[in-house]
Amino acid sequence: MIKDLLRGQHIETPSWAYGNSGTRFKVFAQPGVPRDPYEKIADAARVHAFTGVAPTVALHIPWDRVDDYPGLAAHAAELGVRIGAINSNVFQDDDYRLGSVTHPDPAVRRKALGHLLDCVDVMDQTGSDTLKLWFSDGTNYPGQDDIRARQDRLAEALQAVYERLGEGQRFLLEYKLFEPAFYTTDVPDWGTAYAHCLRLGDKAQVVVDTGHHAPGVNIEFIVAFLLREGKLGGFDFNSRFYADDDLMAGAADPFQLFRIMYEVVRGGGYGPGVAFMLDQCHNIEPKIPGQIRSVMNVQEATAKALLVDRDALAAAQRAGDVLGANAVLMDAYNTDVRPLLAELREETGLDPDPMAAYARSGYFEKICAERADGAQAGWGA
Ligand code: RM4
Ligand code: MN
Repeated sequence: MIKDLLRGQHIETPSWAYGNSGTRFKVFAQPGVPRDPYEKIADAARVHAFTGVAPTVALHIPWDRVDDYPGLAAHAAELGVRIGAINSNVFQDDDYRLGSVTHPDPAVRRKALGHLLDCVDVMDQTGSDTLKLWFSDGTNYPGQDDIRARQDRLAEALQAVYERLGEGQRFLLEYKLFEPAFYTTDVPDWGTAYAHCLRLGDKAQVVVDTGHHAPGVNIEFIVAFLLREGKLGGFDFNSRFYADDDLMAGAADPFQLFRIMYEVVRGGGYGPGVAFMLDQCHNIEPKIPGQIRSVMNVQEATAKALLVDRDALAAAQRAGDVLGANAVLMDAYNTDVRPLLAELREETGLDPDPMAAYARSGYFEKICAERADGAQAGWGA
């Protein structure tokens, strides 16, 4: 049964993970990097080909702007993948220096809202059912703007986007503690995101980016709470040591990823309603293997979460057996699930070792040769 559940897992990779990225100090270009969204999707399709559980790829607009979105979706389908969430980007235009949808100037707010609505058009044209909203809006200095008025402006924009959503479409509101704003952030935490989504209705849900919390925050509690309220729309998985590091999921703290996945499983979130997306950048490591590794890390955490003996755990909890309950959880976490996942891949006709299979495939050498000319895609920072 666990194998069936794992076979059906769906982890979405982000188009931007395949492009060049870096820190505010330096973007290191890598060989073979895609030059356009078509090539990014081709790389995402390789991740799916070797893992079997990454059938969709998220787009970021305007980084992935094309003239023909139905054509882009058809290109994805030809390669065996689909378009996943559409990510809006209202943080890279000079007009957004003081904010986007919360900007004090109504003209800038209108422009930002226009972009969000355009993203819904992209959803219509690509068959995507999810819009992901992240706002860099905030202030740097006390007194800079009216904190409360900015919430009103945010609510107004969210309402307009909500009303534009079609049948079967939803938006996920993402929160982030700080950065680029350092004093106030307009959607800094899950509570703010939750309150806005709650007012709007079922088509508005919260997305938890695992890198967007203060150190020490108990993310699995947030997950349990949001799931219980039907407001957990998905994850942006990545890992962090300090701030929003966007490192490979499960790299910094695999135990935390397991605890999160356990609450997902426990709360009935392991299914189509909750999107398991990666939001990462591979600044120094090769990108496609970085994604494969991350997908495998999420798979391993999920397998361990599914292995938890929930009856034994509930019995220990009822009996107030603190050590016993903790041991049930730790037993699952300490189980080596790699043989199980290797077996599962073999049963589905995949190579048991996706990393090695990718390395042997010659794809990297091929893209390095094919993509030697032209401008590489990057996050445009
Ligand atoms: C933000 C946030 C968004 C992502 C951008 C690139 O910090 O995590 O999800 O789209 O970065
Ligand atoms: Mn994110």
